[in-house]
Amino acid sequence: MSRNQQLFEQSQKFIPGGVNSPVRAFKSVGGTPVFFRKGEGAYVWDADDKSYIDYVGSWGPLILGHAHPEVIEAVYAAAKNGLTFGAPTEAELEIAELLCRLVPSIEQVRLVSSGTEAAMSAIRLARGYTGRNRIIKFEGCYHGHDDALLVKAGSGALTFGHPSSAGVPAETASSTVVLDYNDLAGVEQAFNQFGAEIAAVIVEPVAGNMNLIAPRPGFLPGLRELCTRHGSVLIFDEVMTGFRVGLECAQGLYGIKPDLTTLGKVIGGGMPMAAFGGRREIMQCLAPVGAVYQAGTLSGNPVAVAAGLATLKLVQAPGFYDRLTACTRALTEGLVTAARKHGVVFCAQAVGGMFGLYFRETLPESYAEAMSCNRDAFNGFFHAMLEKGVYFAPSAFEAGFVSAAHGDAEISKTLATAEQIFARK
Ligand code: KE4
Repeated sequence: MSRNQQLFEQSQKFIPGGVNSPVRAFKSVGGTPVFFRKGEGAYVWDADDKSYIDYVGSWGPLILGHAHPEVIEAVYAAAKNGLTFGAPTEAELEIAELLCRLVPSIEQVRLVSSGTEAAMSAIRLARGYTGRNRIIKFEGCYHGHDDALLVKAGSGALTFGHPSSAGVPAETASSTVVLDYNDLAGVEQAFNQFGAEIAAVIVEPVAGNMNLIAPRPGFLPGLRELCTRHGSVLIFDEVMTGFRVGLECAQGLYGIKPDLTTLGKVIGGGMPMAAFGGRREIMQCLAPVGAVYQAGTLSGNPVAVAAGLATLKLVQAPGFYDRLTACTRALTEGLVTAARKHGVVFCAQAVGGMFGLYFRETLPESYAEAMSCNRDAFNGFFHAMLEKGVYFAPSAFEAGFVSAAHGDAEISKTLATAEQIFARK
């Protein structure tokens, strides 16, 4: 029995499913999850000391790769001065000013400890600011596990949402309308029906939780126009896309100014940190200034902020995102070429430093199309690549990530390995 198997067997005795987050359990791809003990640059090592080229990067935070020396040094220097104070620190002011400078729509920002907390707080803030309750989200978009967002579409497109998880009260879910991503007509219909009741629309500007789905031209501008017209808050959930698809995030890439933005992953540099921010008028509704309560013992934690500041400093290097995007495209285009050469039905796309791999003819543009990907083909590919030391996300319905530490050597090895596997088909 491998060390991974031993650890997984033992972990299941003390941790539900043996993991602290469900996607890590390999339920979607089958087999034994990999327990990692070390990461460096583009590589990780598992409990059996096997190395992998890592295209998960902890689900997005590690845009610089694992254990970047300048990030580690910043964490170490901060930690030596104390791990937490539960009081304001200068570093929190520094990162707040930086986020307000870098993200076009953010005039004020509040730091929290996870993307879930950021999305949950943004929804409460939008409800408090508008005095309305109903929210719109999109099938296949994931915004963390707040009750109001663990909701699936009702029977009819415009009926009330139903819980997508046990433990979510039906009355909570009923305030959430779940629509189809990229279906602007459906959103218009919902606003025609509920307009004056809609507190917010929350959307991943590039969806990364149903594999990668890019916004159709007109979709994001349409959401902006509808929210403006009806006085609803447009929330861009950029926990994944923030500083992943460009220095100005997805909102800069697509030229849209949301009213609120959630951030996470990259801004914490691998440490537990997230944020939500936006128009001053809305943010001023937050306690202690306004009536919307939100708090956190470790919010703005100095060690996490240090990792975030070090990361955000390095991503501002001239050409950083050009290089990252070029490397990601080299991966996706190379995989498509290798698949086509061996008659494998496969396509792929990159947006900045994130990518989608699809075992289907054409790029999916909706949740239904994403779900139509050949899951067995993906799972076979996943395990064959894993065996050869290449670690993709353990689910056909997740996006992948490239870091600045990935270079020609890693891309070439990945493509050569993939070609061997495609040739077997
Ligand atoms: P966290 O609470 O996991 O920090 O963030 C929730 C979240 C919010 N918004 C978006 C767009 C997200 O992608 C996420 C979390 N992403 C998943 C990956 N699909 C995290 C991995 C996991 O759940 O273990």
